[in-house]
Amino acid sequence: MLTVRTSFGSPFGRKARIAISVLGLDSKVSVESATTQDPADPLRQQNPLGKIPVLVLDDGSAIFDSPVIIEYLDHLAGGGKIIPADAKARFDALRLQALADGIMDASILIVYEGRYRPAEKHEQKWLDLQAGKVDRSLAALEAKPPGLDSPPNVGQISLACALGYREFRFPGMLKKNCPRLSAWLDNFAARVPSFDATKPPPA
Ligand SMILES: N[C@@H](CCC(=O)N[C@@H](CS)C(=O)NCC(=O)O)C(=O)O
Repeated sequence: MLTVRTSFGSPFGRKARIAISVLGLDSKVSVESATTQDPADPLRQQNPLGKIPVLVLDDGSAIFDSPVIIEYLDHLAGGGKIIPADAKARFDALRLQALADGIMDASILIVYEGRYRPAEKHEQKWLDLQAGKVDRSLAALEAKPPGLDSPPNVGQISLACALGYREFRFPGMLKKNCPRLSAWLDNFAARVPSFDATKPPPA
């Protein structure tokens, strides 16, 4: 049995958990809790970066990060399922994944500034730099929301997780600023039941 180790609030872990479900791998891959802040958690041996998610294989070795885990899961499911084989569709999906992952990275850095530095030491220039990445990316996506394949491709899964994380950490802003993306996310949730099933626990 393979194991994905993640926290249940991690948007990157959510990508892997949705991928497991849409690829029909629930009986082959279990999900286990991991804690990034606990030095006693084996996470830092499994991934020297100390980041989640990791995918622990039967021989004890581990695969990271989320794009590589999803590549492994897609391969396990036969290949070409959520990472399209056709070159144009493939690079569109991978590009969307990169953009969505970037939205999550910048959003997480904003959250970490609040978590790890006292309020009087918050660096506004740094926060603005990260917020600019998120705003530009969401504006570009809002101008031309992507399609939604069945099953969803890796880019669409990543975007759903990025938008879900924005909703989780910055409630109400998506609907207000990006109505088309908000509708896109509602459609994703309606068509991909594992999205709601992997909702982060209350903050
Ligand atoms: N590029 C990584 C990003 C993973 C990531 O940033 N995970 C966060 C939690 S959502 C984490 O482990 N943070 C702890 C840390 O940075 O030390 C991926 O795609 O898996």
